[in-house]
Order: sequence, then C-alpha cells, then structure tokens
Amino acid sequence: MTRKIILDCDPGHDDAIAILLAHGNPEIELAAITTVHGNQTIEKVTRNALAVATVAGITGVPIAAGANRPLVRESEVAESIHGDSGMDGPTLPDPTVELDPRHAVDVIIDTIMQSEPGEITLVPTGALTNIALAVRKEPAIVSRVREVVLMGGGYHVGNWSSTAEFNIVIDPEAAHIVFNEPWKLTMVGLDLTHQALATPDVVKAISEIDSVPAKFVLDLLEFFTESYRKAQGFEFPPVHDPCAVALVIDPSVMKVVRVPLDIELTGTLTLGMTVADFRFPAGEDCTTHAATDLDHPKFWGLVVDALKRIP
Ligand SMILES: [Ca+2]
Repeated sequence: MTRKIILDCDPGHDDAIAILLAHGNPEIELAAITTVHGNQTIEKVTRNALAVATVAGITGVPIAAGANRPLVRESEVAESIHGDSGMDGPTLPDPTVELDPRHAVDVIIDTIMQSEPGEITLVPTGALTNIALAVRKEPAIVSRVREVVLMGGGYHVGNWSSTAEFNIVIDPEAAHIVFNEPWKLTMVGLDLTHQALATPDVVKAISEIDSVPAKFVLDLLEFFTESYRKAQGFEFPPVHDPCAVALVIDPSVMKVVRVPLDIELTGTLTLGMTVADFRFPAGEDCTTHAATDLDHPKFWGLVVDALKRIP
C-alpha cells in the first residue's frame, strides 16, 4: 500500500531533498506540495518548489502557495543557511510546472476531505502556519488524517535559539495549535536530524548517479555544507527534512518514543521550545511522539535509491 502525503514545505535545500525522496520512493504518493513562508519569503520558496518539481519531472501533483507570514509574529527568514534565493547553489531552471491557483490551506483541506479517512499523512517541513490555519478553518481534518509527521523542534537542543528550532520558533503560536490537536503527531526534531549528516560517503554515492536530479542534489549539498560550516560549525550538514519523509516510508529507519510535547509561548529565553516531559512513561492517551535515534546508512540508502529512480 502506498502512503499518500501532503508535503508542506519551505524549499529550502533539505526540503528539496525531501520532495525528491517522496517523488522517487515507490511507497509514497505525493498528494500535494504546499508552501509556507520560512527559509525565505513565500514568493521565493514557492518558486523553488516549482523549480524542484521541474528538475524531478513531477507532474499532476497540485503545488500551491500558502501563508506569507506567521500568525502573530513578524516574518523571519534563514538566509544564513539557505542564501538569498532560499535554495542557493544549483542553477534553478525556469519552472515548467504550473502553480495551483488555490491557497495552500484550501488544498490541504480539500485533499484531506476528499480522501478516505486515514488516507492522508501530513508531512510539514516548515513553519506550521498553513497546518494551523487549516485546522482552524476545517477542524474535521484532525480526525481524518492518518497522522502528522513533522520536521521541527527538538527536546535537547535548538538551532535558532539555545532551546528552539527554526520551524517552531518562527511561528510558535501555529506550532502550539498543531501540537495540541488530538491527532497522532511525531516530531522529527533536531535530536534526530543532527544524526542525518551528509557525510563524504553519502556525497560519493550520490555523485555516482548520472542524472540531472542527482547533480542538482550535489549542488544543493555543496552550498549547504559550506553554510552549515560557517553559520553553525558543523563539519557535515544535517539534512533535516527528508528524515520526516523517511519515517513515513520505513518506520524502522529511526526510533520513536511516545512522550508529551508542548510549545513554550511565554518564556523569555525559551520561546518556541518544544518541551518534552520524559519524567514518566507516557500514557495511552498521549498522542505526541519524538524521534530519537537514526539508522544513518538506512536513511541515506532510501535517499540514494529514490534518486536512482528519478530519470
Ligand atoms: Ca524546511
């Protein structure tokens, strides 16, 4: 059975690789790609999503633009990591794929409500603004999605502040809405994604694939490696977003624990922190989960295999 996902993203180097993993893996069907402000402005990340779809030959998948700013706070972008375009490094083709005229929030709602209950999995890899707006506009989506598997947060470490991760802290109110709905939610956060390093053996395996999408990924990783070295002192870059897609493909790719999670909205030092309560074993009524340990070879094996399948 293929798994149908809506990928809500802000491409973004690692978002682009998440799109390619979802497209190239035979277990996943992309029901829609929706974009949200984040790594760059909504105009830039939407253009990037269309460019990735063009490179990968993705057709027949609705691609729609969403929220241009957080619910409450001023916009913030991650230019230090992703550059002026939001996806610096490769030469971006002029998109040949058309943008869906609907708002991303309506595409999310329409796709879920027109599918069977339990058919759609939401995979957000950016700020949670679109998902929060969709929940408020059509609360019935909460019981209809199979689960939410998101990249964001972290229970030990932040990257945009000492305790908060970028996707969460740029729109903490949206994250608060999404984490507190009673759907099954899995946080693939920094504790996990900082294990998903694009090490030299990974780059070598991708460089042995002779295709335009593989070359595109190499160019993305070259820029990403340099920006993570300069901005955050990583030797090899953590490639966050495809980890969430990988968990949907193969649950054995990482360990996940059930744990109560909530979003800090009032802390002076901890705004946007994803607070995990590890004091007691979580009860059956707890719907939130956190990813802890990655099988690095298995994860990158999925990415390389997907790239080999995209001509
Ligand atoms: Ca992202």
